Amino acid sequence: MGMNCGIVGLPNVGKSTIFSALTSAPAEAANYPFCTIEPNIGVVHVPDERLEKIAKIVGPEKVIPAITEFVDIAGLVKGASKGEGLGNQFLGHIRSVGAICHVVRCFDDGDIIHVAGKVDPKSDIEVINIELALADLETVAKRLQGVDKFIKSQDKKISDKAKYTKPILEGILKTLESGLPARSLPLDADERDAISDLHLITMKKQLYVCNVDEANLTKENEYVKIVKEIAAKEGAQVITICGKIESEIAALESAEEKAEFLKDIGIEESGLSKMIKAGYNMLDMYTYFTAGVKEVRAWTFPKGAKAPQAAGVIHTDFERGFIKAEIYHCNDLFALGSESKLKEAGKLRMEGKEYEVKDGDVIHFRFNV
Ligand SMILES: Nc1nc2c(ncn2[C@@H]2O[C@H](COP(=O)(O)OP(=O)(O)O)[C@@H](O)[C@H]2O)c(=O)[nH]1
Ligand SMILES: [Mg+2]
Repeated sequence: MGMNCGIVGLPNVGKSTIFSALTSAPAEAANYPFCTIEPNIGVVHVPDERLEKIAKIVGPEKVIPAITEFVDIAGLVKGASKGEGLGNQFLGHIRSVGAICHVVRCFDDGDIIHVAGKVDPKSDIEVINIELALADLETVAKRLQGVDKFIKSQDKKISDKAKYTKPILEGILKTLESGLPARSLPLDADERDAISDLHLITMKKQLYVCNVDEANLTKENEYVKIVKEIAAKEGAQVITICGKIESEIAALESAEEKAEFLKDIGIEESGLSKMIKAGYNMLDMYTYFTAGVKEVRAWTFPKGAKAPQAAGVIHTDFERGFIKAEIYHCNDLFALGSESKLKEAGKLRMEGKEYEVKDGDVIHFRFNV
């Protein structure tokens, strides 16, 4: 699944405004040669306090954060799953992302037309979620149609798989028909795995992004309350952001100016920073660090990865030629204050091929190719 978050929502809710602000300081493409950047795809740095703290102690020439991608997905309107608006081509884009940021209009502005005539977060959310559920419903129904044929297959492997999958599909169908997203059906890892090739949209984690106006950034408005109620029922996260202010902050040159601006308007962290972190967290990935005098850098790896696989994130040679890893945890570094103290305290360990890398590990890989 994609290491990215798709931004969805009705037209005119502020998706592109937020997307442009997010990508106004795009991650240096030079550091990430694997990224192809299209107009609606942005690669952004993931803010991480731990990285800054490590850098402060190690004092490297360069600090390189982890990255994540956001995709501005336009065209979702009522009837989209049946071909309204841009049709359902963009549903393909949504299927390919790892998680969803659902932007909800929570600001009043008479000059900006709302597609349904008035600002109504509950109904807006329903319209979008219904389209997504309908798309999934079609996918699941199609798969179910074919499943009996596979059950009768002479090939035992095929027929066993179909027998195993059928009740899962039926469960999802029922869930969707009752108006709930597929993710609300409790499935274990094997069951999820059996249907992962369907790329169900409502199986993906969703974050609600309330786009509020300037005045409501520090206090909660009625619209935001409504979104929070809906999200609580779904077990989804909510963040509040002001697209307009974010574009103003994004236009400022230096980090100092940005910090000053945030202080002036009375918020600690920009909405974008919250959104990037929340989006990144939905992708179920962890971060490890490499720390040397040349650079301190954050790397993203899949939860549960063993040391060689995590090394492979840096370079395939690191995985192929993996010998061992020198590891300490960043919290030990923060507690002890320096790498030499860390060694004295015996917190620097050697780990082998079977070591499961933890979030926040600082690693030096030894390899041989
Ligand atoms: N007042 C106000 N207007 C906004 C805000 N965010 C976006 N807009 C305006 O709403 C309009 C639609 O925004 P856009 O980002 O293009 O929406 P999209 O269709 O969801 O991509 C634009 O004129 C934006 O300037 C906001 O936080 N406050
Ligand atoms: Mg747009």
